[in-house]
Amino acid sequence: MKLTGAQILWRCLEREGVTDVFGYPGGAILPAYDAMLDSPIRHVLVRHEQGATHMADGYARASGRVGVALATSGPGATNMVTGIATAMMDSSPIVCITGQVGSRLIGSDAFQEVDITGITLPITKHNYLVTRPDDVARAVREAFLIARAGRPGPVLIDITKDAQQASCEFDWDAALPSLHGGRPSGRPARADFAAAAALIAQARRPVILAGHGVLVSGAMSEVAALATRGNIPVAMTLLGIGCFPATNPLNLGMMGMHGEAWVNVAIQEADLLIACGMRFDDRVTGNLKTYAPRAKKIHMDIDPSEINKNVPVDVALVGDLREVLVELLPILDAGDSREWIEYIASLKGDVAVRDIQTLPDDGHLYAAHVINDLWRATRDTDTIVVTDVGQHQMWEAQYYHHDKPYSLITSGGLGTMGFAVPAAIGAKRARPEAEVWAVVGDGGFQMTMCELATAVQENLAIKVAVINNGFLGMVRQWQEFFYERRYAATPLSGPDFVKLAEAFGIHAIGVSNRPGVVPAVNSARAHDGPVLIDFRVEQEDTVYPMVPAGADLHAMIRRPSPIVETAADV
Ligand SMILES: Cc1cc2nc3c(=O)[nH]c(=O)nc-3n(C[C@H](O)[C@H](O)[C@H](O)COP(=O)(O)OP(=O)(O)OC[C@H]3O[C@@H](n4cnc5c(N)ncnc54)[C@H](O)[C@@H]3O)c2cc1C
Ligand SMILES: Cc1ncc(C[n+]2csc(CCOP(=O)(O)OP(=O)(O)O)c2C)c(N)n1
Ligand SMILES: [Mg+2]
Repeated sequence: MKLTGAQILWRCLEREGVTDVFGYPGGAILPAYDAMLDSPIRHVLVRHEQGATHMADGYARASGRVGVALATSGPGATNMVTGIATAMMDSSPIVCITGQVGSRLIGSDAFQEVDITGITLPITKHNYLVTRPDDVARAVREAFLIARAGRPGPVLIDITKDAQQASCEFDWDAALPSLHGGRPSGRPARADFAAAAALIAQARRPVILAGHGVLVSGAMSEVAALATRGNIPVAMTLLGIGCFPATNPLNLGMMGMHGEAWVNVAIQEADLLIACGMRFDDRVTGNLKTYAPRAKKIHMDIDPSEINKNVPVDVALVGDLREVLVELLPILDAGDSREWIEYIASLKGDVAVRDIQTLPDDGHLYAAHVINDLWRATRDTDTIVVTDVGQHQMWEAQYYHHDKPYSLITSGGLGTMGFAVPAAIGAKRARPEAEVWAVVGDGGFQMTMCELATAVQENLAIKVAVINNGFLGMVRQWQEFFYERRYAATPLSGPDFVKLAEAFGIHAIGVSNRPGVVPAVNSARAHDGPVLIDFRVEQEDTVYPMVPAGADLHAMIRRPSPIVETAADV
């Protein structure tokens, strides 16, 4: 059967099981858009191509399926770069399709020509420049295989306009990829499993470090079995949150720069770290020279290049985490960690008095209160929280106690402001039955707020909680601690977010005090459509604890006690 390259593209996307794409048209991708009208795949028209990539990313993280974004050549393609890098850093499987100028024009500085395969080479798992219709099917099939296989990530397919327009025989079967898809060859040796089991049996002060790989692998019950069998406490990375229930007594919470003090102290005093699908990011380890000095280390990860990259380990088990744990669990003998668990519990003791949640309402509205109240209101429902980047992101990690996997979506590795609103739209598209909240700072919101129009046009009932502190808060916090409170370019004005949302046709509420939080959240939940709440919170509030960048993990700046949180109180 003869089809155009553009028609082949849609037939292949359909065969790959794609139901939704996020995109924005333009000249070089017009043939593909024209052919789209004959496809059952639904298209979401975004307002900026960065939004399309974050939507595809949010879609992927919420559903486990590959997210797809579409753009034209030149500026359309370059607008995707931030979203592609975001997906790359956090191992999120997306396929981005861009139009390219005609193959005979390549290299001539043609209108809207940009070398997008060159630009995205370091931020994709792989990319393709397709110049003939005959190569479209293979490129699409390989792209989907590569995006989801092994350690997931983004793949880009750049298709010239003439390759979209010309026709050829469409043969799906002949385009079968011959790649292995990035899985590590072979399994860990029997001796390595035995060595890991021996370390676990000997340990008296073990900690499991559970990362994003637990969620990617779907190894939640195996990690829980490891923890329960060995009575081993579990600390999570930011991207691992939700992989082990917050309510499980063995859950310690988040590790690292803004992890709770007892978590980081436990890691520093541990005699064994069992790293499960996490990559020892510098936000997690602090100073590598003094990181967990007395601990033996076991690292289970699918990507061999992560082993010994930042932290030298004693035993490495390379492979899919779930498969590795299924093999390890039957040969495990638990060590005795009772004293250790009691010791960690005692570390938690002095934290409660410092915690803002335990203080009476002093008339100020704190972001931590907003997040905690949001958690109380939504904890029993199928809720996904998508955060932006900054102080609100850290408070979310600390005060929204995630019990369910895949219930937090956030940009960790690249830390991309502007991620939350579009990623929430993508998550809602992927999981329409879930309640989806975007928790976003007033700075990041202003970067991609145009996507509210997308939510309205597509009638996607996301709930947006703007944590409005009038500052680029996280940067202001660094200036407070490390630059003598010289607030260069961090005070931030914005529009009246309530009026702005109303102008988009979105129901909106403003909240300035704590008693207003729960009614506003309930009203947002009851409303059948997108809602925005403008939470006007304390301006100069601080995320505690904090490990200064590069400092020893135990050298945290702790919460003051009694708590001093407001500029007015100082
Ligand atoms: C403002 C800000 C502050 C931050 N503060 C903190 C903080 O305090 N604490 C913190 O933890 N993070 C923090 N982060 C996030 C941090 O930068 C990293 O993004 C995060 O720590 C990475 O977590 P991860 O290693 O679990 O996930 P990823 O970076 O996604 O790595 C996943 C790992 O799992 C592996 N993997 C993938 N699939 C599989 C599989 N099937 N089987 C086995 N392994 C697999 C991958 O190879 C990779 O090594 C912060 C980010 C920002 C923006
Ligand atoms: C695209 C981008 N630019 C700059 C930064 C650096 N940065 C990190 S956090 C932050 C402040 C975020 O401010 P806001 O969105 O208001 O959130 P808050 O910290 O106040 O909660 C900035 C500027 C970034 N992470 N991403
Ligand atoms: Mg702010």
